[in-house]
Amino acid sequence: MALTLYYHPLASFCQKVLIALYENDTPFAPRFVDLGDAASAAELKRIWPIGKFPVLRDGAKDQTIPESSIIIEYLSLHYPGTTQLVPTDTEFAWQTRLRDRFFDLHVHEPMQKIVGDRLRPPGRNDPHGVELAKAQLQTAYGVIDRDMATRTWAMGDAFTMADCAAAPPLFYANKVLPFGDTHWNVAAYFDRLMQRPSFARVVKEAQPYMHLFPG
Ligand SMILES: N[C@@H](CCC(=O)N[C@@H](CS)C(=O)NCC(=O)O)C(=O)O
Repeated sequence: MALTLYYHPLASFCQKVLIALYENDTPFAPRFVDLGDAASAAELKRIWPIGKFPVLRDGAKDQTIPESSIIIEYLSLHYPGTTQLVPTDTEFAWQTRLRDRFFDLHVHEPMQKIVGDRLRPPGRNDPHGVELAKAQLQTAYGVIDRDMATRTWAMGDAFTMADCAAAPPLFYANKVLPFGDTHWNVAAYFDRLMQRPSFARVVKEAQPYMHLFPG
């Protein structure tokens, strides 16, 4: 099999890429990474010294691709399917990339900050950073709520990379800073994401590890 994905089912950036792969039934060999296991972490660092995942390895083209958005771009270019995750229309494409960046930078990162703080050793917490991250998330919820008042998916009618970017961080952000009572359009969008078969599969596959989620 040409493609190997280094990932963990609970890791939100890995889930973003899994959605893309499942959307198009793209065949790949799953390579489970346990960062708590020295040998597994070392194996990841051998192909990507930065040690973050997901990482895609394409044996057929002898390419190693880190970074979730770049992996989805790569899949769209070399292994396209029926769901066109990165539009070919250049106007639509830059807007998709903008929304992908929005979800990574303004939802995913603050969510990771809040969750990561819960995993810190006692006495090493950063309450001020967490407070700022929560304020960032609230602002982002407001932007999404306004956008999703008139849309089915992040880009309108078509499911794209922007929705792959949105689903996992919204899933975890809703646990640490719920949006259901305050941002109804975000909640309705999130319900649609949860029902999308690709993301429903990702959530199901993460369930056995959900006890590891702090809080
Ligand atoms: N910008 C990267 C972020 C990847 C990332 O933060 N991955 C997390 C898992 S969701 C990770 O590797 N965490 C382990 C670490 O930071 O050591 C992407 O889009 O793939």
